[in-house]
Amino acid sequence: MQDFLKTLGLEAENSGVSTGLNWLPVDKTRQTAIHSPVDGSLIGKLNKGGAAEYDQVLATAEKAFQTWRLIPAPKRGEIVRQIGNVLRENKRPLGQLVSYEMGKSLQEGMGEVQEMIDICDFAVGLSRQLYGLTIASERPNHRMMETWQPLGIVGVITSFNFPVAVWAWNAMLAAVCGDVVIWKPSHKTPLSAVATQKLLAGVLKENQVPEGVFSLITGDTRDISERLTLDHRVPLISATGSTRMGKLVGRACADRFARTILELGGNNAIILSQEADLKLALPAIVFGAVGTAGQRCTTTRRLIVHDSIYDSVREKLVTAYSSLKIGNPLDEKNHVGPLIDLDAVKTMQAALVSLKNQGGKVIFGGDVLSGPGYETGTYVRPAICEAENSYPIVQEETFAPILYLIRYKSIEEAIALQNGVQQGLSSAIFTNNMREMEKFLSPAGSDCGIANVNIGTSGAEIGGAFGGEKETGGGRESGSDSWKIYMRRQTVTVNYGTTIPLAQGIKFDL
Ligand code: UN1
Repeated sequence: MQDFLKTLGLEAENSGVSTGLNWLPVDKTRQTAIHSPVDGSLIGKLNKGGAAEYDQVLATAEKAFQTWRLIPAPKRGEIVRQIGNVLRENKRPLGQLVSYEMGKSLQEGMGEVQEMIDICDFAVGLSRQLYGLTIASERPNHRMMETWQPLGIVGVITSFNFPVAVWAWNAMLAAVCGDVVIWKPSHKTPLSAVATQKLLAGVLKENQVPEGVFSLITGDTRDISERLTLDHRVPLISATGSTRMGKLVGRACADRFARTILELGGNNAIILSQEADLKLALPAIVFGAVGTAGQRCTTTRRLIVHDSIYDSVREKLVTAYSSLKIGNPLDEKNHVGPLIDLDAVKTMQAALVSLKNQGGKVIFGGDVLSGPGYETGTYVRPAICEAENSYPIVQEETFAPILYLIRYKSIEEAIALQNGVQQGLSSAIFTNNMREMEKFLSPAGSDCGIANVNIGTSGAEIGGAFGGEKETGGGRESGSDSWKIYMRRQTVTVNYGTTIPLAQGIKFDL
């Protein structure tokens, strides 16, 4: 067993259901074995939850909410502060587990834990704010205000590519807002979630946090995610994943008027102007396209390059890609680790075939690596392709390191290409031309939730609201005022006078 697994308290066989301190005894009938995409080794076994465990978790969460909502927000923030400290102490082992279970580089694994720490800090500060408004009342001797109340149970469905950080973005804000959280992690990366839940235990115990404030439930979609999305006791579902999944969640929640935070597919582009500083742009493009082996929602999938620099940029990119080290992501000299599983490899290969059939060209990489260190069949060489934006395959999000090069002649055309997809998560322009930059940021510019200048498409800080438009789902999580969706807005009017005047000047004398 790897040392970091022991440090994190993972065992050969693990329960996959917890209500905080308590781990439910789950029988082995739903046991699954989790293997690493890095070397194919067994990381551990997991006993998943089913309908009975779901009911127990829900009942415990409902009860916990009754108490948790009454604890003053700064006291809830104090618990989040302590969680942040535990994460700081365990940044390396948890980062290693994320890297080993998911396949991202250790740098990115630790970066992911850093995002958790950062959101804890943010949430601690927020716990002393959660501010409302006072509003001028039209009636004499009346005070009107807007206050924010805890909402209830928040279901958080996370994806394999960020096995722990996206939970933290949601859970830490929800917790200071007075909500309780039920986490359904990806079935591809459940042990990172189990380890995270175990890290919370000391803090929960020491502070006598009620059982059910932070719950974790692994299990099949039908048993857990579907139940959560249909459950009228859960007023908010935050879900990260594919557009297909988001449609199912969105429809189910709309049917019962529940709120959603949907963070779905991206098809992110960088516009590379002829006035770009290529020294900045090249590393940003390569990191954006191959970081997390192309499996971030924010991965750079399209590079829209000005015609006049297209040929030289293509050459420079091929040179940069040739120097990429692909291999075990726990070895810090490697830039790119494996894809999550063999299905992902197949999807990537199929996308490259479609590209060729639709008229495009693979000009570098795209092959599956074999030989020593690559026995799992999950390592691929990131691909650079030439394509048209209109190709159906370019319109799709293929969760793999494929970068499509597309030419443009005018900035207006570049922006139209960048916006010319159904997804709307992240976008960027590299330019030193102030007019181009401002056009890109204007109402006629990028239509995405994230618009960057001289920065790549991925690697957003937690302080800003994170999410995107169109088929990305429209949700926002993490920083800025994203916290408001975790709370119930209440408009309050107090009459401290001795008469009862009605609004709108209505007379009603008895
Ligand atoms: C995701 O891929 O689901 O901006 C989240 C980024 C990271 C988060 C990505 N901070 O790339």
